[in-house]
Amino acid sequence: MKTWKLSRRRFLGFTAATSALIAAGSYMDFKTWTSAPPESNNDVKRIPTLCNGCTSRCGMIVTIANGRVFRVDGNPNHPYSKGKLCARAHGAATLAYHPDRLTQPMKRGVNGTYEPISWQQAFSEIGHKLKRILDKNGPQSFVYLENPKESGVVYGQRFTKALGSNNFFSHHTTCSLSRDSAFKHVLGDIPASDIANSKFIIFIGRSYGDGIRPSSVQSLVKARSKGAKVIIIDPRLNSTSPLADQWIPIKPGTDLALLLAMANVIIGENLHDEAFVKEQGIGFDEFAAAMKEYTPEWASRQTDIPASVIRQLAVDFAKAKPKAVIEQSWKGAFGCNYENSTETSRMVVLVNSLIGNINRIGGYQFGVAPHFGKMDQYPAPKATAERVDGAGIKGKYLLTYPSKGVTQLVPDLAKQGVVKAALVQHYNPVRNTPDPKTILEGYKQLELLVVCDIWMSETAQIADYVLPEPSFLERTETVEGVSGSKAVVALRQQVIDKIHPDTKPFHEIILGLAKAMGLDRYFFELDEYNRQALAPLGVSYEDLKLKGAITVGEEWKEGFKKLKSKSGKVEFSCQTFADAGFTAVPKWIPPKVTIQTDEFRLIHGKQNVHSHSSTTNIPILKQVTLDYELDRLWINTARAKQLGIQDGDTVIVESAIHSGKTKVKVTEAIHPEAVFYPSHYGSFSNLSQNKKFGLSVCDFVSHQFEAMSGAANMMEVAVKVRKDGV
Ligand SMILES: Nc1nc2c(c(=O)[nH]1)N[C@H]1C(S)=C(S)[C@@H](COP(=O)(O)OP(=O)(O)OC[C@H]3O[C@@H](n4cnc5c(=O)[nH]c(N)nc54)[C@H](O)[C@@H]3O)O[C@H]1N2
Ligand SMILES: Nc1nc2c(c(=O)[nH]1)N[C@H]1C(S)=C(S)[C@@H](COP(=O)(O)OP(=O)(O)OC[C@H]3O[C@@H](n4cnc5c(=O)[nH]c(N)nc54)[C@H](O)[C@@H]3O)O[C@H]1N2
Ligand code: SF4
Ligand SMILES: [Mo]
Repeated sequence: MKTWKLSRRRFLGFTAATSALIAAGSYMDFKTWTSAPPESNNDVKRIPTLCNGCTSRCGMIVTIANGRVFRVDGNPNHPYSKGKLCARAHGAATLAYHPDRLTQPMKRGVNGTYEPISWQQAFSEIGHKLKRILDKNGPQSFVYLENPKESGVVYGQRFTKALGSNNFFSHHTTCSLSRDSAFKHVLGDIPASDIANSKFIIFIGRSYGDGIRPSSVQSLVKARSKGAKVIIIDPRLNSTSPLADQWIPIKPGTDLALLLAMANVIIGENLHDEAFVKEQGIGFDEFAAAMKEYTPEWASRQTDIPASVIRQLAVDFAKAKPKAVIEQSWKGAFGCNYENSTETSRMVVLVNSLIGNINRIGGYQFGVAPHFGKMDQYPAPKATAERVDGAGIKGKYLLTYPSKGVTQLVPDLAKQGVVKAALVQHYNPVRNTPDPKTILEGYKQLELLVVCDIWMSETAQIADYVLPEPSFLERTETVEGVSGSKAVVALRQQVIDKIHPDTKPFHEIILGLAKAMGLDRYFFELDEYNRQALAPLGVSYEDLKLKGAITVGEEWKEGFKKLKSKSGKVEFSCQTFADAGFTAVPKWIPPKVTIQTDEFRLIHGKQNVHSHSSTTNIPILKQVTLDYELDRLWINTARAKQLGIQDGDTVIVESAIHSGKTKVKVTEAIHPEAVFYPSHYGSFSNLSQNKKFGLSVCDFVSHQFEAMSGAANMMEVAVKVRKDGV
């Protein structure tokens, strides 16, 4: 397929709606969602907190008029917002007043309907049932699942350990588990890219214009203003395009071949940083020998990218060293989507390392993080039970990042009777994991499922107990560290009174459960934790409440330091991969599902006005989808023509396990083998705005486990598309 030089005019032709949303610095500003404007004599306050529109948790300043939220702005002190918020933040701020909110604890009765109960009853019954289950089946029968963020980590993980279990699970099997696992073993940790100072930036799948964070877009604008070259590698032209120079369409699932060939060219043409790979790497010679077979001509056959383009890309990237970077991404092409995602991630690290950009300006940076005070006066719970999913265990999922786990295995383990009880916090695995029928069947086998949410998500809908949190503007959480070129501490704090008095923040829920189970000796009040965590940093809790985010300690400095990998170096040859039954140096692994000529690969990705599965239930964000018809399936013009499909037609999309109807967007801006559908639709909850709205890619994908990391292979799926009614 031809590659595209990008100009702003061309881009506007494709995605005018999204371009408006990411035009540098000018985010959509919803000010109309409260009918109570502040009048001059009224009580107007501005209080900093952290946004909860997505896991970035940017600094947000909330203006409150007459006790109600009036508007929200970005906190200039916070490194992720830098004074700006994205569109989703304005939607998230309306959650406090949303009519679907849960107002008190709920218990499922025998006929499946829910009845409100008191907190005292909830704590006592859950505590009693948990104790009975653990006494009978052992501590490994309990699992804790979360979107791993501050209060959840501090209180939830401690509670899990206090029960004797090491079974923490996160949403990463459907997010970045492959990337995280590869980076951990090869490099020791996950760095950030110094985009603002880079001269040559490659985005593989990762889209700054869609999976948005205000500071990331600002960094890219800065880099561009200094003349950086920006390349998008994606089967479709994504919304980063106004800030990019070139789009290289790639056949989905083949980025590994591109990276292997880039290594082949860089080493073959002696463009690597020889001193770096020899001194700071191990196994370079073995790696270089293995790369010889992966010529650009070979990779061209896998990727559909001309060999000359691959060669040029490798040369231009290496010549910009060390101020060049392949962005580390999250989910995009290699977070959890293909059978080769972990191997692709390994090559992302190693191609970066070839040019010696580790801990360099304009390259990869291991930022500095604040070191919080510890709660040493409380006994630390120690759990000895082995993880049930085998994460980090030889002979099982040795490569898997242990604290993240192989989460989609939990329903299988429930069916086998290994897992009996689960606590789910701020996470919706039933909707956000492929093959929900299998997932549901498994979770329904649990003897006890407790879900903490703000409303009845798909997962809450099958819980035995649903415990309601107040929305993020109505609660204070544990202080958090933000790492980067400067270490920052930040605070989510309550900015308005609770709208529903009988809701409780997660840490209070854990304190209640711990007390009911006689485990309260391990726990502490939130304010005590926050003060003690901040003490060694010389930051007062009161000052942090006023500013929302404060910079502490030393700044990041350029220069290679011992890494956290086993060898302390970049592992060009990695023994842990060999110990796990794979090859010590990377090799080509094809995607698992082969796409036949009458099929497409169903790929997906974020849209900048929605977060995951639940923001379509926020009216002002759903309206953007409706206004711009964002819920369409992208299909390539030539393929659509062959199938007699025109722009705006309704089509039937069918995989081996599911079929659904949607409108299409016919466009040249997608590889002929792929169809693209946004990540955010297709809820099957009964929430008022969500019902029967769009499709969910998860419905089409079967229950799978990538061999290396255990990730969910979310793009290993073939579909057929036909015009409705034909
Ligand atoms: N608006 C918004 N932003 C978010 C979030 C959100 O929900 N909404 N969530 C946050 C989270 S948790 C995450 S993980 C990140 C995810 O953000 P990203 O890492 O950017 O990932 P995605 O949006 O899933 O996918 C990005 C791109 O990958 C492309 N792609 C698909 N298959 C391939 C392939 O085989 N090769 C290549 N090269 N590209 C491919 C898709 O076309 C899509 O454009 O976003 C974060 N930011
Ligand atoms: N269909 C689909 N599947 C996906 C994705 C997708 O976009 N669509 N994205 C993938 C990715 S990258 C990721 S990271 C995961 C994300 O998976 P999740 O972490 O499950 O993400 P969300 O859909 O945002 O669901 C979060 C849940 O937390 C609840 N919630 C919101 N605010 C609060 C709060 O203040 N307190 C509590 N206790 N609960 C709250 C929401 O109602 C929702 O039920 O999903 C992956 N799978
Ligand atoms: S990226 Fe947007 S939604 Fe996510 S925390 Fe930041 S402002 Fe909120
Ligand atoms: Mo994610």
